[in-house]
Amino acid sequence: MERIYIGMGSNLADPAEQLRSAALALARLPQTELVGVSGFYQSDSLLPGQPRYTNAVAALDSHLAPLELLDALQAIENGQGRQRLERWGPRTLDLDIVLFGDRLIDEPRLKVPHYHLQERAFVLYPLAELAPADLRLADGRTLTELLAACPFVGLERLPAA
Ligand code: ROI
Repeated sequence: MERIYIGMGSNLADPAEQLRSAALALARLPQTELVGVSGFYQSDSLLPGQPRYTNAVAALDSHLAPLELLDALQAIENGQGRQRLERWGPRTLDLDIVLFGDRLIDEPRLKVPHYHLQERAFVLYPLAELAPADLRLADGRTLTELLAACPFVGLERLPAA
């Protein structure tokens, strides 16, 4: 079994509700336990001209293999009305495998750790609510070090609903 962190994001169709539904769907995955969900954070889109995003991180313990989990996450995205019109377009739900135990995965469909983890405050700060501060990435850096290099700028933590 592995501890897995999932980045969740939405900027369409009531984003906070999308993330709550996604968490329920994660809790129903086979061979998987939902261990926790972070608070919700709002921030501007990294690309101009899109609505603001709401992001959170979920922690799972799962026996699923990485690509099995990826398929399951894509099924949840599709079930919540995700339309893949343009690569970086607005979306009702985005579920990314951020960390999968301490594995390094480099497959055409899946790169873990997630490429942009270290520069994305909207992933690092919710992750820090769930993960130990001494969590270490494959390159040796700890979560504390990543946070220190990524200021809490432009993020707004939403009050718990
Ligand atoms: N911007 C924010 N704030 N949150 C996201 O999840 C997000 N996802 C994206 C792009 C369009 C890059 N911008 C984002 O895919």
